[in-house]
This record gives sequence, structure tokens and C-alpha cells, in this order.
Amino acid sequence: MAWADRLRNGLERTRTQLTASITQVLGQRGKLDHEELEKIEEILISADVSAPVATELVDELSSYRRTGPIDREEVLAILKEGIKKRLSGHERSLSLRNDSQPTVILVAGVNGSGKTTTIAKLAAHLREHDPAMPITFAAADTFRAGAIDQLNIWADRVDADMIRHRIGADPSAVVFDAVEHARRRGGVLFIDTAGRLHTKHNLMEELQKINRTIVKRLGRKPDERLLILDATTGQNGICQAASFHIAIDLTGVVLTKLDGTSKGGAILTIQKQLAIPIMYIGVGESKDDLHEFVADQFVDALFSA
Ligand SMILES: Nc1nc2c(ncn2[C@@H]2O[C@H](COP(=O)(O)OP(=O)(O)O)[C@@H](O)[C@H]2O)c(=O)[nH]1
Ligand SMILES: [Mg+2]
Repeated sequence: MAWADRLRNGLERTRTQLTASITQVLGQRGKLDHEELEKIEEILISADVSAPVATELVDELSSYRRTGPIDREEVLAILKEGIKKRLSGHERSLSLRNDSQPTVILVAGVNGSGKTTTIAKLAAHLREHDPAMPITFAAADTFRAGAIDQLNIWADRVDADMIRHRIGADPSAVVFDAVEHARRRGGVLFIDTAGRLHTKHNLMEELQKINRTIVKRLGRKPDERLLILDATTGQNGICQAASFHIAIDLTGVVLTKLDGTSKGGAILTIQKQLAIPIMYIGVGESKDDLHEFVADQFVDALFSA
């Protein structure tokens, strides 16, 4: 299936929540008046568009406000443009280094957000483009039983080198070895981290320690510090993101599981509140369900019939 179709299918629930309900509201009286504007604002908020952004969008619509008959398509087009305007211009894709140094990608996020599978998907994409590129996985989630083995299975599938220590080992020690390995091999190093330690404080400390280890060995921060965010967690996810940003100065967000939520409007909230580029979005479990985020495509899929 082509990406456009996967995206369209993946956004089904949000599209129903957002565009279908709004179309219905506009159809009820064929008007765009105070009553309709209020309902549209509620619909936006229920799709996890934050209240300030929902208000802005509705304000833009109110310039079209009519007590007489309206053109539904025109109203939707205004809304669509408003959303596009807010999402576009911040897109960024993964850039690999072209010196002899490895590109180091630190992957963070809470448990179950999709860190390990996102690493696997990104590595599979890289592998498709370049069968010879050295790819290394660092199993720095040493906290959870099974995490190392899960990563190892993916390493075998995409032919990545796997740097692992025992469960319970110091994640920074794994990272130390992995960076040494990647410095010899070049290519790309993905660092899989734990999503939960005994406390949130420990988790952030651990990530900072990993970061420091990399700076020490490499002379620079990891080239990418990615946060994997589960779209179904809504506002809570945005609060998490802020803590991760403070800890490791994120360079990008990967928003997963958009297929599992009707609250995909959160993407606008993330864009506005975090001001960190959304680099990839996930709309399912297969590798082709993860794709670079392109605002125009996203909004077109959201408003498609
Ligand atoms: N439906 C859906 N599932 C996803 C997506 N991304 C990841 N998952 C699933 O989420 C679950 C947890 O992912 P995992 O990578 O193990 O999370 P981690 O704990 O952060 O490493 C797995 O079953 C993944 O297949 C997505 O975009 N859509
Ligand atoms: Mg994992």
C-alpha cells in the first residue's frame, strides 16, 4: 500500500472525529454562526487541539461567519489552510553525517511509546537505501527484562551490530562501548533507552549521564536526540515531552500510534507548545507505517473525503 493510503487509513479515527463532525455541524443549519463556531471549537478541543489553538482557528473561521447560507467546502478549506499554516515549515528529516564520524541517534521516551520498534523501522529504511551501511544498536534499556532480546531480534533482521551488556548493567557503559564500536565502524548508531526506572527523576538522570558519556567519547552531543511520543497519550504526553526536553535538549519528535487515536489534533498542540520539529509519524506497526512527517500530506489526508 502506498504511503498516502496508509496515512489516510491511519488517520481514520481523527478524521471522523474532526472533519466528519465539523461537516455535520455545518450541514445542520447550513449556516456558520455563533452556535456553529462554538460547536466547531468543542470538536477541535475533543480531538486534542489545545484550547488556545482551537480558539485561533475558530477566530479565523469567524471572518467567514454568515447568518445566511454558506458554502461548506469553503469553510472547510479555511480551516484546512489554518491547520496547514500552523504545521508546515517546521519539517526536518534525519540527516546523516558525511564526514568519517558515525551519526549517533539517542532515542528516548516512556515505556511502550515505540522506541525499539521505531529504531527497527528507521534502520530498516536505511538498510533498504544502503545494504552496506554499518548500523549499530546499543541496548541501553537494561532495566526491563526482554528489552535487550527484543532489540537483538531486530538487529538480526536489519543486519545491525548489537552492543549489549547484561540486564541491570549500567546503560552508560553500554553506550560507551557502542560509541567506541561505531567510531571504528562508522555509519549510524541507534541508542535504545529505558522508558521507566524507579522514578522519573532517575530516568532523566540516566539520560543525562548517557548524554555526557557520548560527549566525552565523541566530543559532541548525539547528532539526534529523538523523543518517541505515543499520540494516544494526549496532553500527558506533552508534559512528558517537556521533561525530556529539559533533560536532553531534543532535536526531534517521532509521533507514533496516530492510527490508534481520534485525538490526532494533538499534533497541533505539540507543534505549538514544544516547538520541536515532528520528524516522523507512525500510523501502524509495519515498517512502511513510519514515514517522514510532511505537513501538507498530513492535512490533506485529514481532510480527504
Ligand atoms: N498501532 C501502532 N502501534 C505501534 C506504532 N508504533 C509502535 N507501535 C507498537 O507499540 C508497541 C510498543 O513498542 P516498543 O517499540 O516496544 O515501545 P518501547 O517500550 O518504547 O520500546 C509495539 O507493539 C509496537 O508495535 C504505531 O505507529 N501504531
Ligand atoms: Mg523498548
